[in-house]
Amino acid sequence: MATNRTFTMIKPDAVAENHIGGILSMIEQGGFRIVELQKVNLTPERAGEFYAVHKERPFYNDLVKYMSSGPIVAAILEKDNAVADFRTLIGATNPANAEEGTIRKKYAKSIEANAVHGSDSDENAQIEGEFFFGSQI
Ligand code: FUP
Repeated sequence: MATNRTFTMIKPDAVAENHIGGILSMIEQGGFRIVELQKVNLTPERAGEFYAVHKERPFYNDLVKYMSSGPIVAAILEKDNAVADFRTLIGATNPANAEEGTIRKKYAKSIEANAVHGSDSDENAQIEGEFFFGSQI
């Protein structure tokens, strides 16, 4: 399994507020190569499927509604140690805890509208990449 690729989404608020370029720029400046890139709308069904692991969590319904509220940008990224390095680059889930210099510190508005997604394991990077791009990761 690839350990040099990860998967990301730029979430609806960040897309709506014209931060695609700013975020992709931070990603490239961070040493990642953009392998695949796609702007797409998620239906509530597709968003629900993507976040199925959180189905029992209290925030699930709101999360699905938010993630299907407007277009997102999905991408596959390449770099040595991609998953861990990208989690460092994006910062903590809750932007209140995100470190200076991270994407979420700069662009996230709340724990829900937190600007970007980053896979949390090589296994999930593969699953999530395939969800959008087929078996290319
Ligand atoms: P992360 O891996 O940092 O994206 O965070 P999680 O997998 O824990 O959560 C996935 C998404 O659920 C987050 F990006 C935002 C949302 N979420 C909430 O809306 N409320 C919470 O309390 C936790 C997560």
